[in-house]
Amino acid sequence: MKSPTQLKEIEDFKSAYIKKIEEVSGEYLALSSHLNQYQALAEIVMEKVATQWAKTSAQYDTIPHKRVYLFSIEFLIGRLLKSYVNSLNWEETVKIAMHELGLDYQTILDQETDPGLGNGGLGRLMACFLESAATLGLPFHGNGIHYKHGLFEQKIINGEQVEVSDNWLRNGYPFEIRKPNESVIVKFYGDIHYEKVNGALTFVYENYEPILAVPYDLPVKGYHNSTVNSLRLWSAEPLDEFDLLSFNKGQFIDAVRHKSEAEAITQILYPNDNEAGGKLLRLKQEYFFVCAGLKRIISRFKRFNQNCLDDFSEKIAIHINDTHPALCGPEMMRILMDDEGLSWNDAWKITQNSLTFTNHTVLPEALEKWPVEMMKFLIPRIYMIIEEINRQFGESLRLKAGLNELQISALSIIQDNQINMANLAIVCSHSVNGVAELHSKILKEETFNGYYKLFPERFHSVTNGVTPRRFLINCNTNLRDLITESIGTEWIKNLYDLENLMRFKNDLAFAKRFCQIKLDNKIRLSHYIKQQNQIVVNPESIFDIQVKRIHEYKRQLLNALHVLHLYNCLKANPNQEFIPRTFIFAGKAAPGYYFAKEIIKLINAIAELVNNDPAIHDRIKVVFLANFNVSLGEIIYPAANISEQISTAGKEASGTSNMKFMMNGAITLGTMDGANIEIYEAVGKENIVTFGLSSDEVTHYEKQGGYSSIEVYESNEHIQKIMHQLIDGTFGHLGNFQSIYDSLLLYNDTYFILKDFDSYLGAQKRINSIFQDKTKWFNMALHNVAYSGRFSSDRAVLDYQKKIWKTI
Ligand code: 26V
Repeated sequence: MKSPTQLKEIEDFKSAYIKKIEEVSGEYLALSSHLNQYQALAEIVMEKVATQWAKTSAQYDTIPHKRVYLFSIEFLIGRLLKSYVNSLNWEETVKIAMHELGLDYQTILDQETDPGLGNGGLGRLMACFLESAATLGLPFHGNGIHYKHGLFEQKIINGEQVEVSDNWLRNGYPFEIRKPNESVIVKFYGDIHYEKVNGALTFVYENYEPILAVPYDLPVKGYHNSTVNSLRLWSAEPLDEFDLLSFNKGQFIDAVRHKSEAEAITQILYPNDNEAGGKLLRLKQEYFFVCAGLKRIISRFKRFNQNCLDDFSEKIAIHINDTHPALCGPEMMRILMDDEGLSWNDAWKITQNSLTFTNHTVLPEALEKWPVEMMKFLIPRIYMIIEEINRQFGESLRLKAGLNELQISALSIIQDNQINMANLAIVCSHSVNGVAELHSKILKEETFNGYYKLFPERFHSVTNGVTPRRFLINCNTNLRDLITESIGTEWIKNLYDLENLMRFKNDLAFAKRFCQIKLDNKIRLSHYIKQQNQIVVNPESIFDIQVKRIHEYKRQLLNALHVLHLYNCLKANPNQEFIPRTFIFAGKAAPGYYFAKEIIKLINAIAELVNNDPAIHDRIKVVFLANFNVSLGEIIYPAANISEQISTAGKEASGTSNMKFMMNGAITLGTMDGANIEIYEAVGKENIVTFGLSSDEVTHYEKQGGYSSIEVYESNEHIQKIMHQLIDGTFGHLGNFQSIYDSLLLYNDTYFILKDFDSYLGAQKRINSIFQDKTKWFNMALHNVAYSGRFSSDRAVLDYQKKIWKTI
């Protein structure tokens, strides 16, 4: 029974909606398109959110809390409409109203584009942090780039990845507010020199190219509270002709060229291709959003603090998310000295006390380095400051720490004529952290060991987390309802409360519902697979899922080779007892990463072979879902039985899909890597399946130049068979996989795939035997949900507040 207030709310909503449809489309509801229906709903929701937004920012101005600004080149926010509706506690009202108006709510939600403003885990983590901070009511804002085109859209054509440009803004975007009056000018190129003016040496920067940075603000709404924070994304625009003339003193002819060059800066998000660094436009992006963001933060701070910057670092924390915003250090020095007139020493104190830095990878090819010449040319003043920071740092190592020249050069920000951005970030910050225990340990003992020895107190660890609102509550509503009926609602804001679910471990009725929900989610995914890939899968089979960026270290290849091996076994022994499995893959390969694209091709070739072989009797199905993004993840995570987390130990900094799967009751099949280790600790060894070399073992082999993959090959006939199949025409026109064969046998298998193969096989066999015992399987799945509390991004954000930013 609905209360009179509820009924009134629904009626009010319906009339507002009918009116809004007319406003956005000029049509009556009956004639409106799905897109118009979405736009109308989005506008109504945005109006409601905006009211709370204005209130929150007014409150922040009066309450003196330390503010955190998160600088990140990626924010992978995903679709927002459903999030806003649910966090406004409007879900029921909107659903009923839509239904009564004869509209399909899901179809309306599906009109929203998915902003792909990130590559993967790093960008998504930032979106989770923003959501958690707003839900915790903390003053915490994001600062990034308003890319016109996010990460490319992936199509699979003839089994291969084809990239199509993303256009998330094609229908306009209802959740952002452009704020031209808060624009700032960012300067590139130009000449620098000192001039004597009235006897004093004065610094002159001229002939630079001014670019206008225009902010777009997106509201970040807390769940069931009234906090709305901001995500500020900067867009590059040319100065208008009038301004340009005043800047360039008549160089009007360049205006047109200037327009497209200016806009190019925020045109596209770079995929994680080959090597980090080297591309001028990318360096431009990095400086662009750092400069614009810091200028606004500092000028706002002055406005509310009587023009005084003295206690800036007590009231503001600026977080450098990976090295992409590492120019925050020198840029802050520049603003404080050149624009605000502070001395070097005063500027340095404020800068270092404000900045904190998180590293997200130890892969050497992913650590950013920029050629000195490029930096000098593009941002000459910043380069000067970097040189001086480095000189003073070297000096302090020589005089205070007593290091010799060799030791100093190993820690230098400038090495081999390149700027090492991680070193820059460490030197300019007072805190450095890794994103899982093992990763932080590797940072201290290996990657940044020299710095750790000098400044042990600067090093911290904060394990990643994910928001349970997006990755459980809003995407697995049946499980959400079962949990809430069982243990109340407290868990939504304190995920540790899920431990109370263990009370139901022997409750048959609960177990039945829990398993039915998983099955229903698998059926939902099966429909999607049928519709997208025209493959019929069996929802009763084990759904074994690996979804993440395609990279050698993540070892999708190990998974694929195991499928090929199972196929061989079934072919050799067709009547064997076999528990049906559906192997599901999804993920994008960087466009320039040839080998990753070959892996996609191989998975699709195996799918073609296995799915169409009548001898298999549908007992194995292989599916590669195209265009993995946040929205697709929201359908996939709730449907998994097995969460494949099989990176080479020591290579995956944390991983976050492992946490999303776990929350939805999947069992992790993983190596002892990244946050898998902490999942192991949380659920206990009975409730996870692990295999493979440890990170110490991997390092041990690496120090000896690797292991011998040929030896493993020669001693294992299953491996011999699958290796031959890669090159003997097994896949016919679907491809010959010589490069994969070579990398494993000729180039010694850098990621230990063959070395871990047997151990992986054993783990997969253990899974089969556990799966047959339904009670045991339920128990394991329940443990995973119940002990996922520590993997909430609420916990992660609170850890940062306590350990890193010292805001609470
Ligand atoms: C960047 C690049 C750049 C070019 C060469 C190849 C390459 C490979 C990887 C990357 C990613 C670097 C940063 C990153 O996304 N790290 C991810 O951060 C997540 C959030 O902390 C974490 O869960 C993942 O384990 C980590 O890979």
